[in-house]
Amino acid sequence: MDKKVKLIGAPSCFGQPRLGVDLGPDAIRYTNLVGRIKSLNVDIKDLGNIEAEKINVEIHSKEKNDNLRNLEEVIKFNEKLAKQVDEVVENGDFPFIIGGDHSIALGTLSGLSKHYENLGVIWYDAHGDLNDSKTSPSGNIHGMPLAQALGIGHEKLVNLYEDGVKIKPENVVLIGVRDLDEGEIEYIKENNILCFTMDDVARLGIGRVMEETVSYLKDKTDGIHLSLDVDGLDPQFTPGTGTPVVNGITLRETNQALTYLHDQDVISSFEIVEVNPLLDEKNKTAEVATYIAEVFFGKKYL
Ligand code: 4U7
Ligand code: MN
Ligand code: MN
Ligand code: MN
Repeated sequence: MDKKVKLIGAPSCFGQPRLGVDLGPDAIRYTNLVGRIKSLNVDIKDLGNIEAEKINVEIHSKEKNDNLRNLEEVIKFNEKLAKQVDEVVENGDFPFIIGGDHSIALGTLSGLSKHYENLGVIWYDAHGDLNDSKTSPSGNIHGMPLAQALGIGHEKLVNLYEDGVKIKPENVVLIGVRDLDEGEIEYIKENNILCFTMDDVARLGIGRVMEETVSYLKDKTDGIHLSLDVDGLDPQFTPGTGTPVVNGITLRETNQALTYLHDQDVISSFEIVEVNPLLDEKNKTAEVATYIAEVFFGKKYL
């Protein structure tokens, strides 16, 4: 990594009903994330956490307007995150964001999009996160950020930070998908989104999936954002997360995938989301998140 890395904590839990995912950034820091990345000879500086609205424990998991839970809090939080990400890129540095629920990806992508005509996005996740308030079975905005970045959904979310569409469907790749809602399946098919389901990962192997992903995105994009939801991995490795799904990607496969991305040197921003220490076993999921980050930033066996 030639660039300076700027670590941004994004302690949002507003995109879903379970408390504790807002503690994810600090749970990850407690594994000595910064020290461990520094020892890989990466210049990393922790910018601290984005300030979040006060959580009202009594209404947090109840409030829902037009099937959009905590909409105003999600908007306020993401506006701040977008600004921070924008400034980091403006400064020529590499943004590394730790969440927080996956609704923060809308803030990240909104801050990034200003700097890229054709931003590529690798979405490493059990889910598509392609719902809007009409297709969502839950009203949880962490299941929607990719749709809003693509221009679908509530206008306040679609036009967050800057008006208009942030990314294009032909620049998106989904990896590890195994739990899609009806509306998401329709959207993927209609827009020809490149999607490596868990069956594809099993059939092709993660090595080929990553090669095809990079060769698909490399020439047509001017940057690639890696958005890694820890539920993309199998819950045996990342139990501390709000929406675990069985039959996931292994830690070994993830190691291989991120080693490949490191070696190819194609990723221009990175986020790890959905670590919830209150659902975890002795901070195991935060530990795995830090390990994944070490591999991404160049940790090698030899
Ligand atoms: B995550 C779900 F219905 N699709 O919309 C929804 F299955 O960021 C889950 O990937 C969304 O963890 C999961 O609520 C969001 C559900
Ligand atoms: Mn997910
Ligand atoms: Mn997700
Ligand atoms: Mn290296």
